[in-house]
Amino acid sequence: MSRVAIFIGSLSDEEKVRPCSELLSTLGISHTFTVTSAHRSAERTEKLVEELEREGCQVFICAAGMAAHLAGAVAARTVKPVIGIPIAASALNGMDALLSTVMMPPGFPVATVALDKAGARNAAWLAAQILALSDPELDERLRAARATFAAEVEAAAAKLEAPKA
Ligand code: RP5
Repeated sequence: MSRVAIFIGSLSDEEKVRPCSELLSTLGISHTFTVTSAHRSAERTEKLVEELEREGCQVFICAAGMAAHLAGAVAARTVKPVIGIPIAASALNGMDALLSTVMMPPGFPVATVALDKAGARNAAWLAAQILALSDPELDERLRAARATFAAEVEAAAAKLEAPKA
């Protein structure tokens, strides 16, 4: 059973979204990672949402570029949280996808994260935080990860401040 679904609009998005899948795996979160398009495969998208939701999927992550409607199309078909990752895939450098993803009409929210790989990582963190609301063990793992971030900053500061030979 996949707790999270990651949809990308094209295989050309794969490299930028792969960190999302990797991070979910690191956090021990079962997920589906597949290609489906709001425009090129509208029926497949609809069917996937129905099937995955029936099987217990709790969060949908959608990444698409250009006139990015994938997250919105999924949000129209589920009341599970939908996270959108805008992908820079055109001459507009992602501004097109950012606005298409974030500017949803009231009632159909898409929690839009940053563009490309940074957004892909935060989509995984956000999905994990949503799941952790009802999963105390995952909540603990997220707290541990935060402690690691803080320790890394301390280590970096110590390195920078250390007297040079
Ligand atoms: C979007 O169009 C995809 O998500 C991709 O970012 C962009 C270009 O797709 P390809 O022409 O590379 O398949 O639907």
